[in-house]
Amino acid sequence: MLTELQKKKLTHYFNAFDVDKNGTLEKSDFDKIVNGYAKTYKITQNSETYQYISSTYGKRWDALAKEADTNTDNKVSLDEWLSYQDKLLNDPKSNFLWLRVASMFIDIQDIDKDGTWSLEEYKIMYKIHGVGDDILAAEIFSKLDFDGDGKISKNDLMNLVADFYLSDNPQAPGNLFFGTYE
Ligand SMILES: [Ca+2]
Ligand SMILES: [Ca+2]
Ligand SMILES: [Ca+2]
Ligand SMILES: [Ca+2]
Repeated sequence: MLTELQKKKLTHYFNAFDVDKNGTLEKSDFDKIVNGYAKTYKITQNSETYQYISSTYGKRWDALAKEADTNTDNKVSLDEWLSYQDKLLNDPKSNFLWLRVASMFIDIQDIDKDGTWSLEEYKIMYKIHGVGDDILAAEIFSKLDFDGDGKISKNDLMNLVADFYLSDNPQAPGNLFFGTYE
C-alpha cells in the first residue's frame, strides 16, 4: 500500500509526465517530452543521443501501456498509475525496476554526460515536464545540492530519488526531486 505522502508525490510525478495536462498519460506525452529535449538541446533526429532518448522513452511508454493500462484504452489514468507504482514499489518481483528507470531518467537529463546534474539541466527538466519555472528550479536545486558545488552527483541523485519514492518523512529533501508536490 502506498502511504498518503507517497500518493501525493506520485500524483505530482504523474502530472509531470502528463505534459499536455489532459489528465491521462498517452504516448503523445512521451513524444512531446522527447521533442522537448531535442528542441531545447538542438539534438537532430539522426543523432545517437536522439535515438537513445527516443528509444528509452518509447520503451517506457510500451512498458506502461503493457503493465499499467489495465483497461487497455491506450491511456494511463492516475488510478492505473498509482496501482502500477504500488506494485513496482511493493512487489519484490519488480526487482527495483523503479530504481533502474530512475537511473536512466537521471542519465538522460545529464545531457553533457559529466555524471552530475547542473542547475541548467535541472531547469530544463522542469521546463519540459512543466513542473515549475526557473526560480522554483533554482530554489529547490540549492536544497538538493548539499555541498553547494553547483552540481548534484549521480550518487546524490539516486539517494534523492529513493527518498522521493520511498520516504514517508515529509522533511526528506528528495521529496522535492520533481518540484513541489503540494
Ligand atoms: Ca496527457
Ligand atoms: Ca487505461
Ligand atoms: Ca551534467
Ligand atoms: Ca553537489
